[in-house]
Amino acid sequence: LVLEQDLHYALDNGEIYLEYQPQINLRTGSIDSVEALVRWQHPEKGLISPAAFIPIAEETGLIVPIGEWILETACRQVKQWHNEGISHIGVAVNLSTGQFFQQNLVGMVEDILARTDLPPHYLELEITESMTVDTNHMADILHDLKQLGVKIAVDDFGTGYSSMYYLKKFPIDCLKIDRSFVRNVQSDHHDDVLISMMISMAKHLELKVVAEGVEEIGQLSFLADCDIIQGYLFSRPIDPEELSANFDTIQK
Ligand code: G
Ligand code: G
Ligand code: MN
Ligand code: NA
Repeated sequence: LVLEQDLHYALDNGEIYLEYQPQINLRTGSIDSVEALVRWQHPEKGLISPAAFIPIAEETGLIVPIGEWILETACRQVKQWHNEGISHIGVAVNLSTGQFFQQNLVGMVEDILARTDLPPHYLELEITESMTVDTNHMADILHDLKQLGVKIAVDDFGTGYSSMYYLKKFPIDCLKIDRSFVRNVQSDHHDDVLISMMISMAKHLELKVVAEGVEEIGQLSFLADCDIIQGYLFSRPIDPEELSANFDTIQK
């Protein structure tokens, strides 16, 4: 309850910020894009994980202003990188359930793209299979978002109850293999097979495929057919300044 009250002031107090985790193109070795990940630096309680405060934001409706701030901040940052000469980088932003119930999600995204002057194809919106949104409603909104020219990714792919249905029903561009499959890929043959099948399916559907949570170099040989690798092996989520400073070292 205290946390809930504090969250009301967190944006205005400048306690909310974004980190960015590089997404490495496996073929070129370069940073194709980044995933924006929100953080809350609480003045007394310290750093609070989005896993803890996004649910509170959902319950209180604060997800609407916080979600808008996240999207605008991420788009503005990427536009700034473009202006600094890092010209082909894209950004992935996580959406949450409450945003599909807000007044005008599509209009908000359109306005933010206009305000930040970011070409829409540089923005990818991530949805998950655990979202509790009516699938017809979600399909309508996702089709409208696609009309704007933004990309749609399924995050945590394979962990929900409706993985295949999402691919059938929604206009998906990208599949992000959940890190629970990646973790033991070297030791668990089941995970190896499941990942191979997910990659194969993605290829047949002409989807971009991202492997999440890659921590060890030995995992890469099982992920050779993925397009994009994201994980601590290349970089943790970092501040934009740190990313700017280390851009050339992270990619190789
Ligand atoms: O980055 P980290 O591992 O701390 O994220 C924990 C969880 O919070 C993940 O499930 C991630 O998807 C989610 N998360 C991180 N940033 C955002 C965000 O900007 N919006 C939403 N809705 N979820 C986020
Ligand atoms: O649910 P989502 O995929 O959006 O969550 C991304 C979360 O995964 C972020 O909070 C990020 O900090 C975390 N993450 C990113 N790379 C790795 C990794 O290599 N290992 C682990 N354990 N977590 C990671
Ligand atoms: Mn994500
Ligand atoms: Na994920």
